[in-house]
Amino acid sequence: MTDYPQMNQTLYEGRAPLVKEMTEKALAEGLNVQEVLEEGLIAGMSVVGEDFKHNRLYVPQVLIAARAMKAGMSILKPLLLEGGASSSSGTVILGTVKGDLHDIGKNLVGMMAEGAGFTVVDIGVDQSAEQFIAAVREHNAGILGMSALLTTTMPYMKVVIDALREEPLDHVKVCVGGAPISEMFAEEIGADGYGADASRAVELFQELYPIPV
Ligand code: B1M
Repeated sequence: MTDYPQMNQTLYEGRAPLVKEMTEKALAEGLNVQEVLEEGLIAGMSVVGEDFKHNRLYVPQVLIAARAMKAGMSILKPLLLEGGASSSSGTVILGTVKGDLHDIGKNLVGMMAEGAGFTVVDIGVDQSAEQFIAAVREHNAGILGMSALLTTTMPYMKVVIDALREEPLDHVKVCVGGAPISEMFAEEIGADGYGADASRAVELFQELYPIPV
């Protein structure tokens, strides 16, 4: 039987093959995919975050834990994508802002948005305003989603929004998220919405998308 605290500990230790195996086992036992994600993977990563903050873990260990998290997510991905609409609900450009290399949360948002039927163009990490805008134009996207995990990179979201608003791209809705982001910050920088987690982000995309589906 799946033991979530043990799964969290295995992720913490960065044992990617074992985390993958435990994720498969949890699903084989019929556990809910969302529960496995939150209780098995995200909860483990939160402990990593706390210990990183208090210097009990260092960057190499966090990277190894992140790799284990991704191994588990690779098993959940097909299930998170299941049930996606056959026709696209719209195109979302997704990226992590300039100077920021964190991508786990962004990747989750992307998986869930695809599962909800959106076409997701993930432009990756460390993305400049020019790169976000070029992607919006190229893919004729209705939504631009930005992620930031650092207090030093979150102000760059406003740089992107300001640059976007200078273009004739006013119809594009901007959604922001990431651990240091809040509803208030999103409002201050002129974003159209804030997603506290990946599920909320997708609900927001559905609310914001200007084209009725
Ligand atoms: Co970094 N790191 N990190 N790190 N790291 C944090 C963010 C930190 C809070 C750790 C800590 O001190 N407790 C801290 C930031 C402190 C601050 O800014 N005040 C920090 C730091 C300091 C750093 C470095 C500067 C460390 C150093 O080098 N000295 C460095 C910076 C590198 C850079 O980006 N330039 C660094 C590096 C790294 C690693 C590379 C080792 C690794 C990233 C690996 C990767 O992403 N591929 C890493 C990790 C893993 C973390 C923690 C431990 C975990 C982040 C994570 O993946 N969480 C993190 C601590 C923490 O957040 N508690 C930390 C799991 C993920 C599912 O959650 O990303 O929050 P999250 O996403 C959520 C929501 O936020 C939301 O939905 C997701 C799912 O629910 N969401 C959105 C995210 N994006 C969204 C977009 C949306 C909507 C919702 O709309 C578009």
